[in-house]
Amino acid sequence: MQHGATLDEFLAEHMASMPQATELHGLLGDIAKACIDLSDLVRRGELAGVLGAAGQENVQGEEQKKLDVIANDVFIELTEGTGRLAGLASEEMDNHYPIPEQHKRGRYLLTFDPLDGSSNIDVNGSTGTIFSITEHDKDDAPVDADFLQTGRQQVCAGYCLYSSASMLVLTLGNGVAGFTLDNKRNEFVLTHPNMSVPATTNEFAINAAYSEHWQAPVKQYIAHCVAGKSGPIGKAFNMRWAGSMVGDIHRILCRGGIFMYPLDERMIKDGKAGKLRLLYEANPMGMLIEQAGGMAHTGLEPILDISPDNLHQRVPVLMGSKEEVQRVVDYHAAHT
Ligand code: AHM
Ligand code: MG
Repeated sequence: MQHGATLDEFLAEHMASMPQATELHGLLGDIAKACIDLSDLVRRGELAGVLGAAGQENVQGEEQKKLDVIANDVFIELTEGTGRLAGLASEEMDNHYPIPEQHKRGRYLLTFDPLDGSSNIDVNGSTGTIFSITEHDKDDAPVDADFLQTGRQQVCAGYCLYSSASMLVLTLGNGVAGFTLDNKRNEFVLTHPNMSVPATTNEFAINAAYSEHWQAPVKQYIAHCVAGKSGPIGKAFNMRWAGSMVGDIHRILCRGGIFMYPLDERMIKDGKAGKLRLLYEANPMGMLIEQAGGMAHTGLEPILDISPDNLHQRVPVLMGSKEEVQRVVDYHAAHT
């Protein structure tokens, strides 16, 4: 497909042979519209009165920002009445959101992180929306358990990055395509047709402030990275940490790298299995990374193979360039 095609033209061409293409095409159009509205709000920032705390916590005990709540509402508003969704679930809602009775229910489930990296909002850093689409193949309205599908069952996954440019990055299970928002036309335009993650890299992303809590394989891997050319890996590394998974994964889809949010001792003490959530962070990003030729793992198993048991389940995350992710997985194997 040509550089410069609109998202709509791209979807029409790429979905021609897919079953239920019209419904999914429509749903992706609704998601794109919500992302354009959010991009506008993020960009206007203080002028739109959307910065700061919402004064409440989400189900995970995290302080919600005004924009977390607004982003969640924008998505519900633009999708609940379209007849394309059977239900929605997000980071900001304890349980799934059922489609109100007066609306027709569709066949898809939308699971999303409305505004990821929200600690970056007030400092004008990069943020994003992450989304995952699965099917609901029952006639009955979905219950929370219907959302607990593996990453391999995703029909489509993507994110919208709100940064110096806003970009929608998407996989329909056949590669990864990136679209830049043309603000003059209010339209996403294909600018990155075949995004792929180089197999090798010398760039890692991890919050090094937590190093005292890391487990042995991660401690060893990062020590080997910073040992540089004369160390066991024999390469000089660079480090980046955006504070927003969307920003970090976008960089990796553009030029390679390894992103890590591992399980650490502090989390184990608190009874947590990681920080990032499987259904609306790790799975959609994992599908994008695998579709772009990279690898997405917990250290013990591929992320996309995990059978979820909870809407807000957390997992350790290692993803990006194959050679480095495999190296960290090998370090885990050597420590068991
Ligand atoms: P959020 O969904 O509450 O914004 O949390 C997820 C974010 C990721 O975007 C990012 O990689 C990570 O949390 C940053 O965590 P930390 O502040 O511990 O570095
Ligand atoms: Mg998040």
